[in-house]
Amino acid sequence: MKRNLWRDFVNVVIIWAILVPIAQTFVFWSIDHLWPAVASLQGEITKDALTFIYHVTVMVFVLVTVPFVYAAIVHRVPLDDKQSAQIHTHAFGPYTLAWLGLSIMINTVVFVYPGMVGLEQLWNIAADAKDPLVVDVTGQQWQWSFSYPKQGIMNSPVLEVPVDQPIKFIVKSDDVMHSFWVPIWGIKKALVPGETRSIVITPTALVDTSQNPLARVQCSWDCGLGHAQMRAVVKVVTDKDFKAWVASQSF
Ligand SMILES: [Cu+2]
Repeated sequence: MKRNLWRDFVNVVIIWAILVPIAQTFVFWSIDHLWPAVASLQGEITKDALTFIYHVTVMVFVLVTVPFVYAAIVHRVPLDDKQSAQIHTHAFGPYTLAWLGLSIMINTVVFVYPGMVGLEQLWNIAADAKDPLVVDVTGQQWQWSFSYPKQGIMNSPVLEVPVDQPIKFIVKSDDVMHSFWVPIWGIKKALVPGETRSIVITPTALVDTSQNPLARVQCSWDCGLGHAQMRAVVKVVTDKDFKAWVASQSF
């Protein structure tokens, strides 16, 4: 039986074009209602990146599922079909070409944005941060400690920082790999044994662990038995409260 694959191709494209706006409506809704809050400048950049990739992914998801479902319904073999199964070795050129072209295009676009553009934004914020508050973060199985060299605070179990200021976290591991992650800040940095690495984060909201569990330090690199419990309390406070806390910490 000779099938008109061009007609199928056009039908699939039309169904895709109808379903994509519906799917994107759900994407917008889910970002507004299901995604956790973000409370840092850098987290806004990673959120923009994820939002963009989410939109693209859903378009591809619809593109993959529509031909499957379409073929299963439209080209269903009749129940009384006596013919033995046939092997189709020829691809339909236009579909293959469209698929290849689209893949190259999507990869190129995502490489540039959010890839290069987003990284540049993060690097620029870090480079523009003149004289940031420095916090030394040490991870070890299975706890965190925070030191503020300029303020003379050593090994605090609590991470207290002022809002709306860039903070340079210098992260180190005493044993295995860990990852410094405050979920609500939307960005993280791996701790590699023997390496000193840093990340600049600018908190944008007054949050603390007792009100919002997403505002906590959580190890995000599987580091052994106590990994899930490797947490620390975070308090983002006003500049005034931060100075008061610093004063109360130094004896
Ligand atoms: Cu861990």
